[in-house]
This record gives sequence, structure tokens and C-alpha cells, in this order.
Amino acid sequence: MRLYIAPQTCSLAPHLALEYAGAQYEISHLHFGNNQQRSPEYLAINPKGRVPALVTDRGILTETPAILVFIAQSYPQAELAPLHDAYEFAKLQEFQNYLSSTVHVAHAHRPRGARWVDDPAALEAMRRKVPQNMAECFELIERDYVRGPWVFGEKLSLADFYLFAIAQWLEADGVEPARFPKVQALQRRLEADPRAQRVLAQQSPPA
Ligand SMILES: N[C@@H](CCC(=O)N[C@@H](CS)C(=O)NCC(=O)O)C(=O)O
Repeated sequence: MRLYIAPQTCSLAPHLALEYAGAQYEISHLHFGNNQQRSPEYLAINPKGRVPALVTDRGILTETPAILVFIAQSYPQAELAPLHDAYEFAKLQEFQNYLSSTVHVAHAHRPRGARWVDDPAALEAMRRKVPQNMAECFELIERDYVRGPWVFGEKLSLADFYLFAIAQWLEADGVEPARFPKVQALQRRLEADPRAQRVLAQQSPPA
């Protein structure tokens, strides 16, 4: 399998999942600085011009929650999702869908506001709203989702990889990460794991 990634993006989540699953995979880095995600070569892989994209032997997958669940189901022995518990699996999907459809989109209003408006004043107004929206999302995550130490209590799962990827944006989005002690503890715990360290070391393209 080949995963297309860029540093500091949600593609960190499936990258972590592949590593923790023990999968055989290769990484391709995209340079957002050169708009490589919009190159004809990459648009042939993902016409949405976004990361992540996972090339599998059955075809190409996009959308972070779908890729994450695919990895967990392809490597069930890694136990990265509660695959056999309908309620817990739905809770996982609830959380991942919240991250992709609400939290990620709230963040994108800062760096990617041009997706929605052209007017510079409207762009600026959208950017100003990002700290409030992101803080509200993380208040809910801290209070209602992170059971501790991981999202699903004692069991590390896909949800932790995805939350880790999105929580890395908080500071740049103007939100003090220390306001969310359970999320911060989860980040520190994952960063201390050699498997996560291997992934983080591969996130930036080789010099
Ligand atoms: N809904 C998609 C969103 C993917 C997405 O927006 N990825 C960002 C990085 S976090 C991206 O590739 N942005 C490049 C661009 O907008 O040009 C998912 O959850 O995978």
C-alpha cells in the first residue's frame, strides 16, 4: 500500500494507523508549498486534490475516517477498533465523523478560507472566528469523548491517531492546548511511543 501525506495534516492519522497495524506500506510526500496536491499526477490519484489518499491493491481510498476503518478491518489482529461491538464501533464512527465533518472544517476556515469566500474582509472575519470554534469543539471532545487515558479508555484505537493529528493544529489556530488536559496527556503518551516516533520522523520529506 502507498499512503500520500503532507506534514502537519490529517494524513498523520492513517500513517499512525498503518504503523500500529504492522502493515507493509510506503509513503509519498506531497509538497503543499509547490501546490503538488493540485498537480495532474496527483489529481489522477485523488481528484479532490487533498491528502490522505491510500493506494491499495483493490483501488484508491480517500477520506480519513474511511481509510482508518479500512486499515483496522484489514489488520484485525492489531485491534485498532472495536470491530465486533456494534455500539462501540458506532461511537468510534461518531467521533471520527465529528472530527472530519466539524472540527477539521472549523480549522480549515483559517488556512483555507478561500474555499468558501473571495472577499478579503469575509476571509478575515472567518479567520477571527476559528479560535472560538476550535475551542468549543475541543471543550466537547475533552468533556464528552476522551475517557482517558485514550479516547476509548484503556484501549488505544484509531480515534487516538485521528485526535492526535487534529490536536496538533490547536496552537496555530489560536487555542491554548493546556486548556484540554486529557487531550494533552493523550498527545504526550502517544509521542512517547517508539512506533509514533518512527511515524513522526517520516512525516517530513527527506531533505
Ligand atoms: N475530508 C477529507 C479532508 C482532507 C483534507 O482537507 N486534507 C487537507 C490536509 S489536512 C489537504 O489535503 N489540503 C490541501 C488543500 O486544500 O489544497 C478527509 O477527511 O480526509
